[in-house]
Amino acid sequence: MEQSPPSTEIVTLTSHVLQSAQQSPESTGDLTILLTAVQTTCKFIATNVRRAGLLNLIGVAGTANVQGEDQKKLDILSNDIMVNSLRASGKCAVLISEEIDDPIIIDIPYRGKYCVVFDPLDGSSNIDAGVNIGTIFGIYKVLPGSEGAVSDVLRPGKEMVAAGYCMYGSSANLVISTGRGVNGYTLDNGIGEFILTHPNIRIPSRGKIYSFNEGNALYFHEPVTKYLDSIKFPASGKPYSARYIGSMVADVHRTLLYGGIFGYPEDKKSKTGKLRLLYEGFPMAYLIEQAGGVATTGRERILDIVPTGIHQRIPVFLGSKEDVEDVLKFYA
Ligand code: AHM
Ligand code: MG
Repeated sequence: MEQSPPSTEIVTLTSHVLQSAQQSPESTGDLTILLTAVQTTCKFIATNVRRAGLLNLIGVAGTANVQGEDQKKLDILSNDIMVNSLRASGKCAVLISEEIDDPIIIDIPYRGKYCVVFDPLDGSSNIDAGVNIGTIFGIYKVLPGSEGAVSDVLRPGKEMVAAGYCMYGSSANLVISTGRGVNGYTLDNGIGEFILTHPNIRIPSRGKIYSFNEGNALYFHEPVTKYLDSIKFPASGKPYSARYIGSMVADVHRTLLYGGIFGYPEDKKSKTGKLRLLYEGFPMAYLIEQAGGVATTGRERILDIVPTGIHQRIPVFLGSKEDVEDVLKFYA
């Protein structure tokens, strides 16, 4: 059988970001460089995640790696890679990481004009079982006149200039928005590039899947309990299917592609919810809205919230427009 030659018309993340930067006259190329640092980090983490099982076994055996260093836990390693690579990009002023209590203010001469908030490896309870995990990030530009301070990130998520996540699963999937829709890229390990595989992702207006940790049902407040009953015991039609991985990146990725609803509400035990506003809630809400969906706490739009602390938690409902609007009816 005759084989056709491989296509050379692939679009890589780098060329795609460059292309869209060229279309905006005020672009300086700084965000493009910053996103290059982010994607390099994701490739690095993807490689380490793939070797995690093996590294852990080596760790258990009590041996160090070839350089003679102790094995670091994967989430700490991911954090270090991310911080170093963002600092080295020369484009950042402030970094906020889930792994670090205080903000990092980048020293001159490495300081740039962007602030990155991130969870280097989210869903870490899934690591040892080899279940999907991911990196989540959001990017702000420093306020006019600012040299870089925590006030540059204590701002509503709607002011972010970009947000995204990379999911480490059977392949590494990087999903990004720079405020003009959402695009998904898949890492081709052969050439080491993220390839545009999911252009212009649009979330279906209604789905058939709900994604909540119902192990917390005992503690749920009435609106949540009633909403869940309404989709499990509908007056007509078929009940929703349940899917819950316990990795926000994986649960949101599926929700973006298939539609439906993901929720981590506040409850009688977790009074303000579990997920972090700055580097979990905001980036995911940004992507969902850019894809045509809705993201709310039940009382307000997530992207409108003004953060009061860098590690603040919030309740989250996000997904298909009609599904999230159904939850809101129970809060009304
Ligand atoms: P982590 O940042 O400590 O990994 O926790 C965040 C994770 C999310 O990925 C996920 O949506 C949620 O916690 C799952 O929580 P639970 O195990 O309570 O269902
Ligand atoms: Mg997290």
